[in-house]
Formats: sequence, structure tokens, C-alpha cells
Amino acid sequence: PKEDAGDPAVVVATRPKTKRPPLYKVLLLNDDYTPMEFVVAVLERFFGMSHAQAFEIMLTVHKKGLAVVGVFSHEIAETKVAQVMDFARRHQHPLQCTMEKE
Ligand code: TYC
Repeated sequence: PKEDAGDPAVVVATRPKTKRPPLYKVLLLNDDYTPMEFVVAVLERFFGMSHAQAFEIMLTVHKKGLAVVGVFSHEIAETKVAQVMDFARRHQHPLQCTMEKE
């Protein structure tokens, strides 16, 4: 679509606005205290991962410090973070889960 030079008689071709909502990465952070099995259980329970997949991602977080565990709409990402943080708190583990715009 060309730019409008300012002449009011010129009809400018416009792109139809199809802006998609932003997506958010949900991140799991490493710590020294949360048991590995607990993290695996979190990934299975709240992110629908298989045991093998959950174990693999848990090890990535353990070794690299953090990993993206999913990408969601703002509302779903917020819910996942809240679920993980609440579950960790209830079990008295310091596990941290955050979100960031993609
Ligand atoms: N580092 C933890 C341990 O050695 C395991 C762990 C993995 C903790 C991933 C948090 O997000 C995490 N017990």
C-alpha cells in the first residue's frame, strides 16, 4: 500500500487491520531447593507434558538457569504463572515462574 501524499482526493489503499494479540512466554527459573521430581510434576500437571518431556525441560532449567515452558495469550499465561506459584507455595518450595512478552 502506497503512502498518502496529503491530497484529499487520493484514496489510499490500506492494509486491513489484523493485528494479533501479543503472546507471552512462561518461564520456569532454577533454584537450589525445589526437588527435581516436584518440577517434573508441575510441568506434567500445568503444561500437559509427558513425563519424558517434563524431565527434559526440568533438566534444561536445572542446567541453564531457566527455560520457556510454553507460549500463551496474556490471560492464559497469567493463569499458568498463578497456578504454578500457588502450587509451589502450598508445598513450601521456592520455585519461581514468570511471564514475559514474546
Ligand atoms: N536445581 C534443583 C535441584 O537441584 C532442581 C530444579 C529444576 C529446581 C528446575 C527448579 O525450575 C527448577 N533440586
